Amino acid sequence: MLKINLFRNTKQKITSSIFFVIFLIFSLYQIIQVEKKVTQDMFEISTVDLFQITQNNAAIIQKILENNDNYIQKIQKSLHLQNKIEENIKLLITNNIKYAYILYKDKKDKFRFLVDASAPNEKAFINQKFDIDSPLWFKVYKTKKPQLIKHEYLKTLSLSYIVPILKDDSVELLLVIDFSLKKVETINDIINLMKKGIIFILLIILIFSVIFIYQKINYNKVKKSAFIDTLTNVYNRNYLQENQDNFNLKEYAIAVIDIDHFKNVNDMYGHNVGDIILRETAKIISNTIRIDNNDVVIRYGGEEFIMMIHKSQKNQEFILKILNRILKTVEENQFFISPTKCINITVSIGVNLEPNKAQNFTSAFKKADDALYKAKNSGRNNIKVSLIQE
Ligand code: GH3
Ligand code: MG
Ligand code: MG
Repeated sequence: MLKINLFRNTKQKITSSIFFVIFLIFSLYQIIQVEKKVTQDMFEISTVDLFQITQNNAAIIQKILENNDNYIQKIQKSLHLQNKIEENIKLLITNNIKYAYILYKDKKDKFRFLVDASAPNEKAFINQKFDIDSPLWFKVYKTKKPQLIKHEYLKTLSLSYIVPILKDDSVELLLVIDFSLKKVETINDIINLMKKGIIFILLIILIFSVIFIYQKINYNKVKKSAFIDTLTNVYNRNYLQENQDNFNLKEYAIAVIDIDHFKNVNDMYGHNVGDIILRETAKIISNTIRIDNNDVVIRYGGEEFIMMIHKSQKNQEFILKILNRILKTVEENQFFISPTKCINITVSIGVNLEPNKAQNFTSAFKKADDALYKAKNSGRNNIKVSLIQE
């Protein structure tokens, strides 16, 4: 009961924090996905025509070379052919496509320029070596399909698009265009800002959650100790005051247990012995019930205990059996008041088996207390059940 009351709120708050964090992580993931999608879409829109035109261009070059046995040698030897092909690939050069050229692979698998349509000041010589930065260049020779090589920078995409020119079904030359694409800056800026915002919120929530949980645990520790009776280690009257309205009266039977003639014990053996008896009696009561089963033992005052017995799967007969066991155990127990001397005590018990018939806890408790009074008047060391009517 104590556990449930103290932690219910915390649990709810922790659960909702966890859900909120999951939601934010999910949003972050979505934003990253959107960013990828925007980049991808933008890329496809801006390149679809470009790729087609380059492929057409390669097809034209292939047509020009069609009747030759060795494309490479033929081009190397024929200035006319070089110019013709250069004229052709020059058509690909635009503001965005700075370079368009034809490469071949020499016997040592090194790439070399054959024709270059770049601006005169940047133009490569024929047979000039071309350094590659990715194994994908070789892939074209296997797949015989166009290949795109991307180099991603912060705000631009630098790309090489390679189209193979075939002879007798094997790759002879490569038509290459180099181009760059500006990313859609504003969209990416907004997305980045949102990403940063969410990460910031996540961090703040994380920090606050940790502080909150830490403080709550500390607070609960303090609160719990304020609810425990130091002598007997069962709940004290503060606990009852704090929780009595939270008990669902339908679910509990209320029993009041009072030690008989306890004043005499104190008078005869002293207060310390009285304390020993109190501690041991509380232990007997606690051991008889199962606290983990929502049963609660409270030291209500002096030598008086209240038991809230949870009714789940217990009928009235069973509850009376529990109380009877307490009565008998106390009666038969040897309370050692010194290593050699022990005494016997008894308790009287009043029980209200149907507290839900009362309007509130106080009047339900009073019924049990009235029953206790009757038990005392009937010679003590017995159990009395309160009458049902309100
Ligand atoms: P009855 O059978 O009618 O209940 O008689 P009783 O003597 O048990 O009842 P009474 O109310 O007359 O006396 C209760 C005694 O409990 C009085 C008080 O000295 C003692 N008491 C209360 N709290 C403590 C405590 O913390 N330690 C000790 N040792 N005695 C306590
Ligand atoms: Mg008493
Ligand atoms: Mg009393």
